[in-house]
Amino acid sequence: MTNLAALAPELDKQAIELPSWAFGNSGTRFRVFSTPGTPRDPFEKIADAAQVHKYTGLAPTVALHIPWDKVDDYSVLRKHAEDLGVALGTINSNTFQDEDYKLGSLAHRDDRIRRKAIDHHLECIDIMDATGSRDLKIWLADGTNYAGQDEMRGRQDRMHESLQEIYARIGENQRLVLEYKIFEPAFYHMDVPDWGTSYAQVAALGERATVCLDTGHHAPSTNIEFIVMQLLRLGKLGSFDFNSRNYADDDLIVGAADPFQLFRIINEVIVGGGYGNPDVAFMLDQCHNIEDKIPGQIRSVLNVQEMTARALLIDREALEAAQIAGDVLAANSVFMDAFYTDVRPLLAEYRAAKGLPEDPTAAFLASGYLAQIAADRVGGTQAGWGA
Ligand code: PSV
Ligand code: MN
Repeated sequence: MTNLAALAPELDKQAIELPSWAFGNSGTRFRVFSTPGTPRDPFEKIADAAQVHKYTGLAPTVALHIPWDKVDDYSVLRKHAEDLGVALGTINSNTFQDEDYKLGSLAHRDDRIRRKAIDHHLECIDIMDATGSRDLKIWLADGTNYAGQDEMRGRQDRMHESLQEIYARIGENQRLVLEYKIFEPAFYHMDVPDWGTSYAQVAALGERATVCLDTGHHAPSTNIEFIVMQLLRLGKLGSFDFNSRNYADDDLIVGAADPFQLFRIINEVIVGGGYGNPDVAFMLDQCHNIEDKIPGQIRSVLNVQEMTARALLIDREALEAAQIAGDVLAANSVFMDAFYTDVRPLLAEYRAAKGLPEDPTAAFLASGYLAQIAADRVGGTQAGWGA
């Protein structure tokens, strides 16, 4: 697949969901820097997200985070999004920013706190009904900091029971997606630390429960594309949270640290039938601590598109022939040839043919939108990772 005519229909299948929180201020525990024009509410976050879609054609949906993105009337927010050419996507729950959750949420020993956490998820599903969202994404901060602090088996059992109650409320056309993370905020053990645990938990729930793979949530050197292959093989890869990491859960622009890893991951998605498959959602989970947020999101979706185009260019026949022949170096060469192909001119041509700017970043920067929001959004409180 080397020419645009062959590649275009495949590229057309790509849709990447943006996180509403990427448009708010974020930072580290040392400092959160603000930018002029940062959204003050979910409406402004969606307006910014719509800019990314306008210039790239790649990001038709926006994920919300509850309670950060709570509004009085979700039909108004939904209409606002639709008027701007995007739709509301995944609903992310949040059981990690309330005093009650210090020792956990869905796995907590205390019935009252578990009840509160379950009820929060039921409320999220009510919101999904109003927004038309398909996926409830659950990431749990539950875990312990010290050996002996709590009994790990009991926590696993309670988490299962809590998830069962939430899953029972998930609609026919909705899904529960359980994300895992190796560490943080808990430093001794997390209750959902890895794909195996997430898989075991969702498999025990039923068909409409799947795993979310966040690319920043593994130990260094983990072969993430192997996990992609395995989850696809098991029919349980529900979604990706794409981002890039150098050290821990850095949440940097996807593809920034290791574009080759992103290429390998997308290759496995293609090989495993996950590309262009509505069962596998491509999402970003990123924060822009020092760079401008909208151009940061534009760069992110373009990085995913570039690595997808390269992965689509792999000469599958030549690769298989080399594999069958046991020709290790020839197989690797076929793989690397595609990775080393500069697809940027091809993608510029692709965009032009679709009536999109050849250079989305330049077109966005020239539009004056950043100056406009800086001038318009005066007063109020800028949204942050937590508001
Ligand atoms: C926390 O680590 C986290 O980054 C998870 O990846 C979630 O997906 C995200 O926050 C939003 O809750
Ligand atoms: Mn995530």
